[in-house]
Amino acid sequence: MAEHPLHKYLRMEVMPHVFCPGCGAGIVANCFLRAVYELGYEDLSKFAFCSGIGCAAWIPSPFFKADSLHIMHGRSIPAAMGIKLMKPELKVVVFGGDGDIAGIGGNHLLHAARRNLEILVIMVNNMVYGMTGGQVAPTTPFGAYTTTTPYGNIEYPIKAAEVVATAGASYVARWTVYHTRRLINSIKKALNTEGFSFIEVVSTCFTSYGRRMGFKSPAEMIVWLKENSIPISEYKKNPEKYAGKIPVGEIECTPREGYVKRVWKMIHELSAKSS
Ligand SMILES: Cc1ncc(C[n+]2csc(CCOP(=O)(O)OP(=O)(O)O)c2C)c(N)n1
Ligand code: SF4
Ligand SMILES: [Mg+2]
Repeated sequence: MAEHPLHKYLRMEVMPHVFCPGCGAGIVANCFLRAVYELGYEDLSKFAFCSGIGCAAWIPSPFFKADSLHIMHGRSIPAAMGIKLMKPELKVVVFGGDGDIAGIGGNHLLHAARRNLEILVIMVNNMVYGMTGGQVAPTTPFGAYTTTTPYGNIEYPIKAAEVVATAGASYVARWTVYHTRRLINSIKKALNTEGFSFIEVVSTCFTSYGRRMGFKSPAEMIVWLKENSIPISEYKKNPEKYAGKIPVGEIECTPREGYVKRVWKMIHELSAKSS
């Protein structure tokens, strides 16, 4: 039997993977590798991956056949910044959950966007802290039932993609795990856009979230994502009418010189002056 075209990017020896059946993290991994494949990369040697702690953080490490750092919860972006500063030639990609990236790591996210740091962050937003059993997260929808909001969430969720765009990122988009083709195209574009790229992928966690919200299966959650998404252009025409819907699409696409380029430019200028 012919080998699957994406197997060459995976450490098959560590399979089976850890994700629950129907977990959106697998779909995100698949879309990322499909994007890499379509861009023509023979392997992942031109990439470095970074992730914190959480289910989504397992996507690159240990499953991608690549150099990766799997570090503390919330601190993947500063670690990625270190890699990018010392190895600017690499494409540095961070994978993480909504808790990891927008919760405990939210401050790093904000400032990486402000600096326009040349990395891609893919935030798998399953709307809860999945790995630890489904506690409320900054991304949990208003009214949702979680282990720590048994009477319904009384907070409003952060619009992470919009915040990152406002903070200064070059490329920002939001999709769901239903929008696989558009997500693949978006990852391809993000990988080739100069500056900080951020893709939020609204995802399914049946185990720690869906069951509590009354869904019968992961597939039912994906249908819900399909039916409750709306193109961002439509959403903007009447946000009140579409309150509670998921605006999907590109939010920002303005390639600009990034932080690491500016750092190295300064180093070269100063060393030329002093020599
Ligand atoms: C500093 C620190 N605080 C808390 C934890 C416990 N912890 C591990 S994973 C996690 C949340 C994971 O949620 P998310 O980042 O959304 O990823 P998911 O599992 O949902 O994909 C937490 C709070 C930890 N490991 N380290
Ligand atoms: S707990 Fe949720 S996020 Fe974690 S692997 Fe299972 S389905 Fe995926
Ligand atoms: Mg999560």
